[in-house]
Amino acid sequence: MVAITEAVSLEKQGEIGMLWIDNPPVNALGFPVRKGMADGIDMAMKDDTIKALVVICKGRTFCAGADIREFGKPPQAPHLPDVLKVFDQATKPVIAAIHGTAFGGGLETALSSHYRIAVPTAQFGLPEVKLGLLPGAGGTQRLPRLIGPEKALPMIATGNPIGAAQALKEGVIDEIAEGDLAEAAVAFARKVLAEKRPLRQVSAMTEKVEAARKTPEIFADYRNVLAKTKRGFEAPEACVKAVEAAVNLPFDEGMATERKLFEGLMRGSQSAAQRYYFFAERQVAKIPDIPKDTPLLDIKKVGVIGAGTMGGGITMNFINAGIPVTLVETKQEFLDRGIGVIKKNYDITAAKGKMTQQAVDQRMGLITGTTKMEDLADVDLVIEAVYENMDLKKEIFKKLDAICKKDAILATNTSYLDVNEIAAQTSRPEFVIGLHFFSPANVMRLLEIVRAAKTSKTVLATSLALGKRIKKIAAVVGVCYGFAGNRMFAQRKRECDKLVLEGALPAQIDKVIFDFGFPMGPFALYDLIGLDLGWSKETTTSDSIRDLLCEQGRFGLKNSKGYYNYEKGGRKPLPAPEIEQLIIDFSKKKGFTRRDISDEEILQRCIYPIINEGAKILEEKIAVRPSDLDVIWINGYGWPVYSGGPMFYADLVGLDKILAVLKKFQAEQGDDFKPAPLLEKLVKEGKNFSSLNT
Ligand code: 3H9
Repeated sequence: MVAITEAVSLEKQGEIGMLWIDNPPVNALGFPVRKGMADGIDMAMKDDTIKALVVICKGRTFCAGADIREFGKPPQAPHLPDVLKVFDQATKPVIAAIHGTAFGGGLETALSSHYRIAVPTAQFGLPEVKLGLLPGAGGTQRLPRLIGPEKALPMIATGNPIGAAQALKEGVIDEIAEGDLAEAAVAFARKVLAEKRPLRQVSAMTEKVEAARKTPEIFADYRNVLAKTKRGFEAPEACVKAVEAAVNLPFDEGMATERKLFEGLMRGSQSAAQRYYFFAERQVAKIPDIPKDTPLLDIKKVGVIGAGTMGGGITMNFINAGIPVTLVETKQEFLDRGIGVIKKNYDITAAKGKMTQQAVDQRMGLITGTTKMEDLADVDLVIEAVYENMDLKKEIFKKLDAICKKDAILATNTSYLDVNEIAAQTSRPEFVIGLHFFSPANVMRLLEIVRAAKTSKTVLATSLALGKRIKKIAAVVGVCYGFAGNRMFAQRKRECDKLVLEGALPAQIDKVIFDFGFPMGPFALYDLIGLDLGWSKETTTSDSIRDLLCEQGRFGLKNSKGYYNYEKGGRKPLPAPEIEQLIIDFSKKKGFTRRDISDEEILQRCIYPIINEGAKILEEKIAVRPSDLDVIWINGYGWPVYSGGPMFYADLVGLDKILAVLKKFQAEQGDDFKPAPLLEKLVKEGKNFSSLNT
């Protein structure tokens, strides 16, 4: 074995050279790997005793792509496309032996080899688009040549991977290796030599791209798909352009087009945001005072109190992960209804062919319904998901303290209330925590973990691990009204409600927010959630537009009328002139002289106070770091990942500009816009929020 660089070495097994890559944790193609690959292949080609070369990785995976940490810094030669050109043009067979994930530059390395062999569990993907990029080392030119543009397009433009069986079927790989990969790869290489197989250069394949020239409509069709699924994203369109180049241009020209498109995306803010988010999502799980080896509690069985929308959704998370749930309701009929809704959700999934009946039955079999709190005596974690009423929650926690095992975690799903106050009802506040799921809880990826004053490190670490087990993205926050997400969200809500009184109409505000990249505008969202949530006939005051709408029996999407009108059963908001008039009349009655409000003002008034509140949250140490707030907004509130979340977006706009605009609004409108001291401090020091990310 000869070490070529610290990450690459060359070994000989008879006439087969083995180029080993060893760059933990994921064999990313950083400088030492690229240099080692370039020098290693040169060495192997010059060594007459080597007849074929296997490229193979140590550790948990084949190369998972370029080293994302190098992006944005001056590139260091040798560059990956140049290294891979040498692979492609090697004079002896090069065979990629793949396990784990051949992703991005990793798959491009495999595609530049002459043959590919993989273990049955291997995965293949070009996820660059998820980083706001496109495959920049020949992936957009080689994959269409190998498997045809129709199959290559979705892989490149969605970034979703395929497994080994599909890869074999589609011709991405040549063989699946049973047993030891290195041995199988050596045997495969010997077979290639014995059978005198050609050097299969993917770059020289033309059949599939030539055939596709006759069906140019595949690109228009795919663009239509993207318009619906990837609104606002720049990279998917660039991916399509690159594949079009693969079809219409000679290989070298296609490579030049790919490079140009790649570099354009790399310079743009969308890719910067998406790359930032990649690391933010991994960083959020790291809590400075919680070491990796913090002892964990074993969560084998969970209790959920409340079988309503939230409780039902929460239950689904656990049974999906194979964890049995005891579901508690006050009355049998509520229980039956709640369990019925869960079953219906699964039945719908099964009817779409996304789940087998057996899987539905198996999940439903993990629910034990009961009307007795005492049945929670054997669970390891209880999540209370009843409605927001402090007295009720206190009573429940007192009971739980008496019923549950001494080391059971007692969690509340409250969205706003003081978890310290709830914890104080128990004799074990160190076992009390907030687990704030977002609705619909079985769909939304965000979980806010609310760390109360006395929550133990073990309980926090266990909750983080559990979040991962049920496939949530968990962000740790502290106790305050609304925690991080809802506290910031309240800023936008307040401004939207003010803006309609001052002169804007829901449709204008919704368009601004939708065009910014949110899945829907605030008023369409209110309609979706239901305007009557928390409203009652008995207590209505006719003193808000919401009250007036509810008094008219307009509850939102559920009865096809709210801020907007809806066709029966339809979901598309349609204009409601009668409501626009109601808003105008109400604002005049309230003494407002309505004015034209620009889209720019709407955007700034909806977004900048969110950022300002984020700064206050950071100051108060309610959140660990700015990027955690971005993770919360992207996963819980639909902030478009291509602008990175509110705190990253603030850095993009410039904190000095945000501060100046907040001050202007403060002068005009009062202290709703009072800048957070942290924002003032950062501007004074010439720093940004990213400087606080640890
Ligand atoms: C590309 O290839 C461009 C080319 O087309 C053109 C070039 C010219 N770089 O996710 P995990 C770190 S673009 C640097 O927790 P898992 C990660 O941050 C790239 N670091 O593990 C984490 O660090 P830490 C295209 C990377 O088992 C640690 O590794 N490829 C990279 O859940 C473990 O990661 C991709 O986009 C990287 N490329 O999942 C693939 N990848 O421990 C991105 C990971 O300090 N990677 N790290 O927090 C993944 O999808 C997942 O990491 C993977 C493993 C599925 C591989």
